[in-house]
Amino acid sequence: MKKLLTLVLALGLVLSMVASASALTIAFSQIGQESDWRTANTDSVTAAIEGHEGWEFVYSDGQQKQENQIQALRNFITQGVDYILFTGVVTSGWDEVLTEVNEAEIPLILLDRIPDCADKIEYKAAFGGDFPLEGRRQIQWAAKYLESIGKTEDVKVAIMEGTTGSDAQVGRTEGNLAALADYPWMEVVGQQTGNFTRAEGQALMESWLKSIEKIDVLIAQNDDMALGAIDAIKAAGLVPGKDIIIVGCDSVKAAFEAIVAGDMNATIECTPLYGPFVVKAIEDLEAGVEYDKTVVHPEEGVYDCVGGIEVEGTTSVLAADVIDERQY
Ligand code: GZL
Repeated sequence: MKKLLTLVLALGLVLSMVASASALTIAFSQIGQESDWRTANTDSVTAAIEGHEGWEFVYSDGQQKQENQIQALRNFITQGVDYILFTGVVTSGWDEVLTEVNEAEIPLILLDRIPDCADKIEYKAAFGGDFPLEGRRQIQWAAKYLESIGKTEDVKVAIMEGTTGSDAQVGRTEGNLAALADYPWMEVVGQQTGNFTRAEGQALMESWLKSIEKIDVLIAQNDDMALGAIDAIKAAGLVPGKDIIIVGCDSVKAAFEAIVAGDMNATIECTPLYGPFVVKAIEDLEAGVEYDKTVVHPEEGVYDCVGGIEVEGTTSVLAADVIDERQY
């Protein structure tokens, strides 16, 4: 009897050690819910962490306000979480709070929009889009498509930027302008933020249609703004996708639907499906595998109304051919 009791106690101790060994609390300071991309990103990370045995997920929606994210990060420190996942609504203003995270010795994983203090802080892994490449691909696709339809003179381009000062807006704008240097027949006639939201994209396009004499191409730095602009273009009695060529970014399902419907011409992919990367990174880190500070970029494509258009590093795929297999 005594031996049996000893065995049961030992087994209980081992089980509790195993359980505590895999029990982790992962906290995520997310920007907000401003776009379909953001929703898909949150869903991917949430499902991956909540689906992992023994892991607890703590989530904070910053509602696109830096002060909310700073408060959330400080709350995570107070809670003593085991890992912090972070993407910042803008690039600057994070030095102090991320230093506090480092001082609390909580492992930090950077996702999506990388803070400008990244070189000055410690983080264990980083994953996100190559925003300058996405911006270059937007312009390259538009130029190649226009060349294919013989429209290469006096082309007026409007650039609808994302949230001002965000890593995605800064990077995509850098890419847009760098690529435009290769196409002197494309002239920028409008460049303003639509803050990555559909409503603000629609309002900006309404304003542009009243104030800008001619727009041939809309470069929208995310699909949600492109979809809002399409609503405004239709309301003005113009034909989106024909009177105004529309190139978005993200490759969300609604963009594929708009391309198939003929209202939009192309979308440059920026995958939000970070869940698998986050889980593997944490499992690796728990097993003692070290990552360096390189920002890991996923392989991404371009989807459009014609297929076969070559841009930097890839060739476009006809949206209609793959819409049914898209995960977001
Ligand atoms: C890109 C991400 C951007 C998306 C927008 O990685 O930061 O923020 O392009 C989202 O849709 O709002």
